[in-house]
Amino acid sequence: MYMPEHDTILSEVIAAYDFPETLLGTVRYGSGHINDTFCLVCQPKEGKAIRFILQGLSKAAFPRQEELMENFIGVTSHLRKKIESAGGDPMRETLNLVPTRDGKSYYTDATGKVWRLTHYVENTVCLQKATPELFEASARAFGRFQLLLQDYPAHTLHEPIVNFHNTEDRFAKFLAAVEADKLGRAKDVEAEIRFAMERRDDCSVAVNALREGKLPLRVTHNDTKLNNVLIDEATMEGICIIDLDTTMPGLSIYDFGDSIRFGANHSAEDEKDLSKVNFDIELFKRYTRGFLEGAQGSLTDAELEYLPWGAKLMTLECGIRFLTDYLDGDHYFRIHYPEQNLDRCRTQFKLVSDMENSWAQMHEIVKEISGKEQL
Ligand code: ADP
Ligand code: GN1
Ligand code: MG
Repeated sequence: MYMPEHDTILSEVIAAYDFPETLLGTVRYGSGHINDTFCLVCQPKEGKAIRFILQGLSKAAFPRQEELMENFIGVTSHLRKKIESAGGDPMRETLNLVPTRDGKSYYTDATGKVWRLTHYVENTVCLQKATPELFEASARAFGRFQLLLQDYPAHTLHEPIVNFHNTEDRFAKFLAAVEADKLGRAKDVEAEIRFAMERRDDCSVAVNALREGKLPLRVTHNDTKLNNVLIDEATMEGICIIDLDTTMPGLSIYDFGDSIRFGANHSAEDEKDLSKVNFDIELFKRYTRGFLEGAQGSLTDAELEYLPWGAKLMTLECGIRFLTDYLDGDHYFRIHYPEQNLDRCRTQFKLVSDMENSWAQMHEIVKEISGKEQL
């Protein structure tokens, strides 16, 4: 199903590409909160139908769209070389852009919005929730992403969203939204506002460690939800990391942490019944094991020490972002019902509380899996 206003734009975008023979159909795809994603099916003269993924980048979330695409091209080119030299298949293990009719890497529509077309990676699954085995497999893929990009010159990447995981900045924006209280919603969410306020100092932990040079700046994905890795149906291994829009210089603990935030529980991000929202320490253990295996020793001792902070801070930050958007009038994250951002905020804050209660255990697990006694 598409929104009616997309039809003319979509036809304009589709006309910019040279598809193999008949375009059979276009359907809205995925469950992302930001971009517009479509799956296109084409029937060549001979053989099986071919699928493509067409994405229109949100101008509100990504005002610097050309810079974002420069990052995308730089990172996927680097990954392609690494995958080839490791004997892998770059058509399956990273994203591949389809050029427009006039040879460009992407199409800019009349409104200035950027669209890109990539080959669909067939025989893969994309999950919202996983078994422990598959969660560990996704962790290996994200750890490997970190490893493959460790020699990419981070300073050459743009920041498509400045201060994306700067938790101090996220907190400041939240305070401004409370202050402005545009829709008069603050009075109804006092408990949530208090929860965030009580954790103000936590918001400085990772940024301070970066400033002090304790944690190194790396190339990170920054949106490592389980549904941003494609799992090979045959091997059930995570093979292709997708959704590279927020790939930029960052901290490895952000990538670790965002996966834990989304995947180390058994509920939906917007579950209303908080008794169903519980941080699962066994899944934390599984993910830690997979991530460290995939990263193959490329993380420093300080990064290992801060992994639990990554989990807590990404969850707290996401809760704060959902709450900020709720107070602002739901302009950033796509919502499907009025209080969805508030529900999303509440699940994140419940998970933060759970992590605080499991804090010592989380550190023990990292020590045990990394084999480092002195973290
Ligand atoms: P969003 O920003 O909306 O999360 P994604 O880039 O994650 O956008 O794409 C949305 C969904 O489309 C993914 O969850 C996945 O199911 C599917 N998808 C995206 N790219 C591909 C691809 N190249 N091959 C197969 N599926 C894809
Ligand atoms: C957004 O686009 P999507 O759904 O993968 C958001 C992430 C949040 C996530 C919460 C660019 O990701 O930062 O963690 O929602 N992406 C952007 O589910 O803001
Ligand atoms: Mg996604």
